[in-house]
Amino acid sequence: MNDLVRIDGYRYEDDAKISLEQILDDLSILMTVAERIKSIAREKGATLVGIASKQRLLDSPPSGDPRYLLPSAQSAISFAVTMDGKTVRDFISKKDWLSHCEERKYMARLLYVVTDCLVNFLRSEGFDAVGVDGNNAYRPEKSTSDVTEMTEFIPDFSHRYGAVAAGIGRIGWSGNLITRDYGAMVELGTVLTSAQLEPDPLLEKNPCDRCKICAAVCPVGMISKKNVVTVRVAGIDEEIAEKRPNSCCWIGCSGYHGLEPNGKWSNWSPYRLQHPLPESKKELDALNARLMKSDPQMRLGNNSFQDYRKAMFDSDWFTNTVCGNCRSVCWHEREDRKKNWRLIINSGVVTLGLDGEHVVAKEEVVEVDTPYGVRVAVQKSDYKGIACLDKDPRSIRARAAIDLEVLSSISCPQN
Ligand code: B12
Ligand code: SF4
Ligand code: SF4
Repeated sequence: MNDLVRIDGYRYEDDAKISLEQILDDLSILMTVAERIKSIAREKGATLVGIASKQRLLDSPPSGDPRYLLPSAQSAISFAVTMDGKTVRDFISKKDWLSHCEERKYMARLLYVVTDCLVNFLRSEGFDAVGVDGNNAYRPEKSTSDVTEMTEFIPDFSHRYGAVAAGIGRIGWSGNLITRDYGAMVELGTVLTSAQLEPDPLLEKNPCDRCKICAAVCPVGMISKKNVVTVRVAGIDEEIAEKRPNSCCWIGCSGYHGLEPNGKWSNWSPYRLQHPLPESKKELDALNARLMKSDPQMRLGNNSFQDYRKAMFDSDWFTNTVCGNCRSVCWHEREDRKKNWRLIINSGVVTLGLDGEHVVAKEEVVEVDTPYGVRVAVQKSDYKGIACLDKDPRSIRARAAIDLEVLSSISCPQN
């Protein structure tokens, strides 16, 4: 670097010990609060950042109202971090399960870092500011004592609605937030503030081209291929797929059922329910509640539903991701989406290995009853090996609590 820097005729001498950082700091007073917000968010790792006004959000469903979390809210700052394409393709093609699980945890942490920096900055400027939790924080539902009894999962604030109103993206057929350049390959964060900030332009053209590949890769048939519902956000009427009740995705995404109807491929879950799943919302919700209540992970006191942030920063916490297919396929280019679809339908069926690993079946698969309301898929030769399996949990490398308990509990075959 040169030994002096000139800015508007002002001479910063090297021996005055003024660093470039200090100069930029001085210049930052010339930036508006909105510009500084964007600069901080990008510097901390956000790829996209935009601003929505309170007014824009008031026509959305209730979870788009920022005043629920911050009564003085005037603006919502929405930001997105992007996912790595190779990691996602290795995940959907069943080459590598764990890297994507780690990636999601890393992204969640990154979103909290951006959130905290923005909240601190806004408060230091004298505004009210709160960060919206990344996930798993829901508004109370009548007659429920915890998440295992919930059915609607209405968030404190919907990151997706915030992102639409801030011009980050639009809602796609799948219900996921779709961006212009990265498709749905983003996770979202939001900070609500009392600062009255200039809103960014909305994204005029919805990047979703209705290819419906998202519907084709959902193992539990959550997303309709033809029925439409309309959701109004920021004056935009988003026409998106009618979805089955949230409990349907919960069953697929938590891994209580991973096999798609023709039995040719699954998501990363080795667990199975009777198929087809119940038609009525009441039965589906009741089934999901039973499964959640007996799920060993949900019974742990320190699960990610108690405190999502704590779980994401806990180095021992395993971010058990087995699905997300509707989002992972949805890349910007249609050719890429088609390729992703082919990777999924040719990816095979996942089983639980004897050591607790999730492995793609190379031979005949048997489904074995478990005490947790689900059957587990195991390769036939592995199942025969269960008789002589060392049931000492320390010898098992299972990552998810249910895998560990299932391996310790499934009965030996009668020869
Ligand atoms: C609850 C929740 C779930 C639930 C319910 C999903 C849902 N559709 O609401 C379950 C467990 C099923 C789920 C699944 C997934 N989730 Co999730 N989830 C959330 C959470 C906490 C809130 C979602 C939300 O805003 N729902 C409300 C709206 C958006 O739901 P909607 O179904 O799209 O719209 C319906 C309602 O608005 C209703 N409606 C319309 N008008 C009106 C009017 C009134 C008055 C009412 C009452 C209702 C209503 O009808 C619409 C259509 O059915 C957010 C975190 C957050 N705080 O935002 C993450 C979040 C949405 N999830 C996310 C992801 C990635 C997923 C999964 C891909 C799983 C995964 N691997 O992580 C799947 C995708 C499933 C899908 N296609 O939607 C990301 C989304 C990223 C993106 N690009 O969009 C988020 C934002 C987390 C994050 N921090 O990034 N999720
Ligand atoms: S996969 Fe296709 S139809 Fe589904 S949300 Fe993405 S672009 Fe839209
Ligand atoms: S996350 Fe999986 S189960 Fe849920 S809607 Fe998407 S594809 Fe279906």
